[in-house]
Amino acid sequence: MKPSILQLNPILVPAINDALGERYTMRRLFEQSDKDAYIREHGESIRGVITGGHTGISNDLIERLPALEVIAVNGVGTDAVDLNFARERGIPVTATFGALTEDVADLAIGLILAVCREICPGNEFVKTGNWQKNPHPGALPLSRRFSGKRVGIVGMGKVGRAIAQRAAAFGCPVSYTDLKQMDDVPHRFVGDLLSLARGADILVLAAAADKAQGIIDAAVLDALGKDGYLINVARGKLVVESDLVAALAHGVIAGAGLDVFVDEPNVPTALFDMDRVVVQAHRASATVESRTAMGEMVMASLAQALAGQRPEGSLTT
Ligand code: 8YV
Repeated sequence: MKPSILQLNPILVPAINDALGERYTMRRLFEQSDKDAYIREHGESIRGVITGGHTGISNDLIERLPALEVIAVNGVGTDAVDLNFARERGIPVTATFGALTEDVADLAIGLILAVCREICPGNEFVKTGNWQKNPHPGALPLSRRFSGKRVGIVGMGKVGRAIAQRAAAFGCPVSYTDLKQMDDVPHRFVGDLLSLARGADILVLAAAADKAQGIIDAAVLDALGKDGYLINVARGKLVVESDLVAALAHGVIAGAGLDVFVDEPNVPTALFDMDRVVVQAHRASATVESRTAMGEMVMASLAQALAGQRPEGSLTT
């Protein structure tokens, strides 16, 4: 009999879904209208869980899966899994570290260019026929240069480093903050977030959100200042979203590029009318390349755990 795996989020790569289906009985919780009844029916047989970084798994659900041998996070953020709870129960939790680094960093740079160069309003201006109606070169305001701007990065993990590398290629001086200075990072370490924001034109969030909820508040945005941009490719909950909306509305900062939000898919609608805000639907890792590599790592974690081995990179065992 094939082992049963509970899947909490869709996987968008057909080859990964096919391979999972060949090896396992896939129980797709996200497709069920009565999730509670589904767990009552299948919970006891579940040996592995696949979930998304943003979705994680509740302790309550873990407790309802008595045969659980592994939680494979199809992402790098583990903030939505209680790692201590899993550790106490001896359940390995894995994530797809390294599989999505380049794409998340690429999107961070894409968002910076989009907000600084006002690419989205320009796109709309042409496609709606407004350029023809108003061909005056001053119909759109001048935008801002990215090259050479001071970039401050919050979180110098794999993604932070990849963003730093790209920003450096644009001639940007890079500073960063993290829990501690890193010996193998050539960029300037700034111990406190307010100073980092004060010395940056562009503040990029690439931090894990486990212990950093609400660190970007009105004071940090004030320090970033009226010519500063905020870019978030990490987690919405790093930011006090109401403070961000107010800062954008009142010109406290110049603009923002946001891939993540506090209560996805609900995005503060006040952002929709703001030309200097570019939003994405949590898509930084949504490339064929990243999602394939992530799916392969998830499959490896399941295979190792169900063969009685410690899955490579387990965070809890
Ligand atoms: C994914 C993420 O969108 O890596 C993460 O933590 O949030 C994203 O890359 C998500 O995990 C897809 O399942």
